[in-house]
Amino acid sequence: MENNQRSGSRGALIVLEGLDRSGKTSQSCRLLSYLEGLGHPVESWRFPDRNTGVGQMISSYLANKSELDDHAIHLLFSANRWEKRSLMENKLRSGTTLIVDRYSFSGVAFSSAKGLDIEWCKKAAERGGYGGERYEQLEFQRKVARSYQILHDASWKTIDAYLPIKDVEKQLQEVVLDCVTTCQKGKPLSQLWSS
Ligand code: DGP
Repeated sequence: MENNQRSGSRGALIVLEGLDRSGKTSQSCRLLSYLEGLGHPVESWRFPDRNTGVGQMISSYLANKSELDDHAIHLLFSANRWEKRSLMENKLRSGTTLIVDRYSFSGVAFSSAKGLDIEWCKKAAERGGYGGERYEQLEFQRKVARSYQILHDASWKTIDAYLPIKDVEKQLQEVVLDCVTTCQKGKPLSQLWSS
């Protein structure tokens, strides 16, 4: 473990945001030289990072060589940042300061300027959640529950998941132990939906 990790010292995350051609890239270079001159461990990054696979898709979109839905491109920009997230964290923890030319604020600012909901832009990507997975919708879950009822047969043991977690755990242990014992006693294997 490096010394600074032990002491809690870390690098700074410096993000430069602003309109296109407002001089962020030039300023990033200058800042880099300045901090290097002072002897600080420092790196200059930029987003979008066009070197990755996702970055190339973004680059092609920005160059008007491909078309993408506004939400899809928003998520790609975000994915491009996520691609570098653990490296970013490691660098910062190990004491390297990062000067980043655009980050998540550009992500939300540009997409919301196109008309996407600003809260969606923040939530959909930057917090690392996508508002639940594809199937995690109440109406859809109701349909799944109906399907389970149709599939229910004598081989099922139902446990009420509304019970306190400890009770669910206990019931489950009992049911499973019973099954294990029955199988140990020689209950023959059978095929699912064989009768
Ligand atoms: P740059 O390489 O900094 O010139 O950025 C390219 C363009 O992409 C620029 O017009 C700003 C825009 N941009 C940068 N990041 C994002 C983002 O996360 N989302 C969207 N929608 N646009 C972005």
